[in-house]
Amino acid sequence: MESFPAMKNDLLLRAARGEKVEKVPVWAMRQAGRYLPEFREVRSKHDFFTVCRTPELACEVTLQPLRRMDLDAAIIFSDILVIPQALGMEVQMVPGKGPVFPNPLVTPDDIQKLNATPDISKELGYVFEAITLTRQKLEGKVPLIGFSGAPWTLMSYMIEGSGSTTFSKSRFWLYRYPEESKKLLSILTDVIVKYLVGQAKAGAQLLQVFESHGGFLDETIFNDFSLFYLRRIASEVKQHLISEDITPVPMTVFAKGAHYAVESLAQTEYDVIGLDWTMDPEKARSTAQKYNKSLQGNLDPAALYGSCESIAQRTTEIVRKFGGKGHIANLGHGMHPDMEPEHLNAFVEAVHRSSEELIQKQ
Ligand code: 1CP
Repeated sequence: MESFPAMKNDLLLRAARGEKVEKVPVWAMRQAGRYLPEFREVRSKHDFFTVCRTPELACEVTLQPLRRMDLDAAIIFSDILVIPQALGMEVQMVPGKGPVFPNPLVTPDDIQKLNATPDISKELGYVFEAITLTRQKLEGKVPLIGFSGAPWTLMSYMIEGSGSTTFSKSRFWLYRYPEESKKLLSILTDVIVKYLVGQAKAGAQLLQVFESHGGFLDETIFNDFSLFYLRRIASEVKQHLISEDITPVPMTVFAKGAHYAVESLAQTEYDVIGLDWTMDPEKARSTAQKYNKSLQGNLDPAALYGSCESIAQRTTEIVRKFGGKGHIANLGHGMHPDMEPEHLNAFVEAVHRSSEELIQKQ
């Protein structure tokens, strides 16, 4: 493995492990993106997947939000849909619509068409290169987060062919073709494990798994078609790293909408459980404490549409509810393109200010 500059700010890593911090670390999902004029400037010259596939461009847009705000983490610029691409599916990023698959999976026979065992360093090596370059360019300023989509969320895009309000086509598969669905989820899990191990080896210091469509499943279906694979990912990534004499990096799972799953996720090998904005921090905290887990979240992203004063007030309240220890402050989901950078900055500053006060009093 490469050697990287010494860390100047490791608040994120300490909070992920539940260790003592002087203030709560903060970052934002989708902190690189269209709400930043400098990102739109890059995107006016290069299409979305060209940015992902060009390490210098991916590194540049990863660093952009850190030049404006006192964030405690960078997240590598990429997308969860690079995995379906690595399996041989075409994905287009359509302006105003988001990701579109011209040829989605229609029946289980279509699974045969996938390249189920891709050479990860060949197909996704550009992500690893972007991570290594960004770690160098960060100069130890803050830790770098790597990520992947979770199997069910990726499967649902591969079948729907785009985002959806009902996910009826992919949920049809779960009830009508349960065995074939599990085969697909298992193919995805194997690829995700290799991909995340590769990211850690390339220099990612924390790995987040996005189960963005978790909340479309009821608890029983979630347990069989999501949790089972999420659990395998954390455990296998850590085992692989240990077997290569690499200290496992902390891992975060974000299962949006899966209220019922906080306790079962706390029983897995993830270190941090991400909460969306509809989940109750105090309830989650009492569950997480039983299993020595940290929490991430959970200001309603829409709160950033309010005034800077109201953002500071809501943030202070949330920081108090999480209690300062084992907390990584974040939004309950990603930034929207029409948000003002100054309002995200108000959130970042309020997390630091209010958590420092809270921790000093403890
Ligand atoms: O034209 C553009 O610039 C497109 C906007 C955009 C951006 C900035 C997309 C398309 N993806 C991204 C980057 C991205 N995606 C990052 C890295 C940047 C960062 O966080 O700072 C990450 C972590 C993702 C992850 C991602 N992509 C998720 C999981 C998180 C979540 O939002 O739940 C999902 C579901 C996607 C799919 C996707 N990619 C892009 C869009 C608009 C979407 C969502 C589409 C939908 O509505 O279903």
